[in-house]
Amino acid sequence: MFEEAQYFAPVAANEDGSVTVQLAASHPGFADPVYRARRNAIAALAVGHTKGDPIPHAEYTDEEHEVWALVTRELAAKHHKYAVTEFVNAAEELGLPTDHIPQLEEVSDLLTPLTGFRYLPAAGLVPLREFYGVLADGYFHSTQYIRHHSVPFYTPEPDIIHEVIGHGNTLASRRFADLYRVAGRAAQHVETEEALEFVSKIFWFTLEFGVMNENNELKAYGAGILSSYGEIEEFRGMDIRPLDLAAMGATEYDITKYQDVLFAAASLNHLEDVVGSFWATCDDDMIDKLRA
Ligand code: TIH
Ligand code: FE2
Repeated sequence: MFEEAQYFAPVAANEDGSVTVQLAASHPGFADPVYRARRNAIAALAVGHTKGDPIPHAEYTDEEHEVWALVTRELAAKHHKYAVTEFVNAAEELGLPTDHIPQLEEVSDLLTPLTGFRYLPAAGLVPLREFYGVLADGYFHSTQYIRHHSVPFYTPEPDIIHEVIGHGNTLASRRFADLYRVAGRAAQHVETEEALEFVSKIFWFTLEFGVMNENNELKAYGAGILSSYGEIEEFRGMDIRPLDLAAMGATEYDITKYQDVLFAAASLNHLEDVVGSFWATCDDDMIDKLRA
């Protein structure tokens, strides 16, 4: 029903207690038995986890740690060039490791003192109401697997690099964390599936793929741009439109490719005024009018 659903590989629980992740034939790891076994083992950790329990420890291979180190190195330089200052400062405060994949529990321990956010493990797609709703309470659902080593610069499938380097660094900013919280409040508050989908579209075009003006330069603050060292080089050449709630709600997107339509805020204040205020106050009636 929702576009996001396609890009989480289905996770099947087997009778013997093991878990099988169904990768599409087009997935770069499809023909790699070692990668497939890793995906199954990592997904099994999240299946059966309940909120409040410690996040299960994922044992990563050297090759997986190397993917993290490579992407971190590539992105660090590009963040200085293309990311909003608020993100760069927050990333510095959070201080994620650069040479190995952190455990989600460690990321939570770094994040909680800054903005109160904690991670929850996800095996695959989390229903929209749950995924967005818990943001209001300071929880962020995250996958634990990492992208295939053959395509480190981009993945259509949210992985731990996207969740932690993209979203985690953003969640270390008090101002962005507040925006995530009000998005969660909106998701908890609206009643219809259509209204929930509208809230999630606004999230997509802002906290996932948003850009904004900063000192007359276009900078990225969306986690999906900030976690891909391929896409981050391309966003300035895309179709950049003014921030507009109705337009974002009516625009279709394809999660498998670099986003070709982006919405630019004039500043972080502007984003907070338009999108933060919307999420903080929206209800089904308001959304019906914006969808008309
Ligand atoms: N495309 C992002 C990346 O390569 O890091 C991951 C995703 C962002 C949004 C959905 S998937
Ligand atoms: Fe994301």
